[in-house]
Amino acid sequence: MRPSPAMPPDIPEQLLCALRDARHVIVLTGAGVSAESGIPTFRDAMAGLWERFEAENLATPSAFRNDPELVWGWYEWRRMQVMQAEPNPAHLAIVKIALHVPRLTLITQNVDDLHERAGSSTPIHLHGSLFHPRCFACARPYTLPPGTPREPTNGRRVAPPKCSHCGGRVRPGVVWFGESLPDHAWRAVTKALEQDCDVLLSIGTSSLVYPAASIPTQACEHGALVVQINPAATELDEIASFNLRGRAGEVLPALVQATWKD
Ligand code: BV8
Ligand code: ZN
Repeated sequence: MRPSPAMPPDIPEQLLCALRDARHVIVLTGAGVSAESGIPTFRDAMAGLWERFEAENLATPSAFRNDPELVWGWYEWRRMQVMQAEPNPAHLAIVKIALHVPRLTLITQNVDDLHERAGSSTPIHLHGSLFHPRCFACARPYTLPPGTPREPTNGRRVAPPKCSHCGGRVRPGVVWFGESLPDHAWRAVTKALEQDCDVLLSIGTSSLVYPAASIPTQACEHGALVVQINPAATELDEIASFNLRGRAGEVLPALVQATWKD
């Protein structure tokens, strides 16, 4: 084992060695990794018109059927926030980790594009994306107009566009509760888990949503060292070998610095 450079506080030597020797690292991110870009996390208090709703109740097909303008307005507001935001040091540190390990698989529950804009090439989007809407009726992809959506005004309701092919309503390209995850995404996750994952970093997720929340447990069963980065305790605390309590934008750069002096 190589001698360890002076370590920043509370990053265990065993973890530094595991990362330095890792052949394959899986990174699983949730809304917390975008928090320091100013994007409210999924379970943050909802703002404005949506404050009387729980995100889980709006992120469903029935909510869209019942009130398409309320739901489309919520997603356009979130897309506006993402387009006005920048990747933060957490996103950038994940790009650096990929440069230091032979293989990194990035899996995200987020529907923003901040990993891509930070330089991560192929994140696996388990829950879809704000940037690839499609027709709710015929599923044809819909091309969003250029530019950033304006702050929704009239009560934050926005009428969803209509599909040019069938006239159906366009819906956000995300996976709602009760909908299956994209086959290709889940297949990629399963393949990554079966290919010698040495370390899994779970970053900024409450670990409440399945099947995404089962990934660290599966990695652990395949022999991976599970590390959690989160300022708060979550369901994952029991499984994780290391719980680095802190914000991703601070802990991840410190981890990269301590492990690879980068
Ligand atoms: C499905 C897109 C099959 C929309 C989202 C068991 C197996 C299978 C399904 C289920 C199951 N049990 C229950 C279910 C049903 C359901 C489910 O999991 N429900 C939960 C509520 C119990 N799952 C599904 O419906 C899934 N579908 O399984 O298909 C099927 C088909 C038909 C019928 C049945 C089953 C689909 C789930 C996908 C839902 N869509 N998003 C949108 O974004 O609007 S999920 C949503 O939650 C977001 O994508 C988000 O990413 C995800 C997880 O939330 P987090 O990312 O963790 O965000 P959160 O706010 O919760 O936490 C933020 C964390 O960050 C906190 O811990 C905080 O402390 C931390 N933090 C804050 N600041 C920082 C930080 N960390 C680091 N640094 C900081 N600075
Ligand atoms: Zn259509």
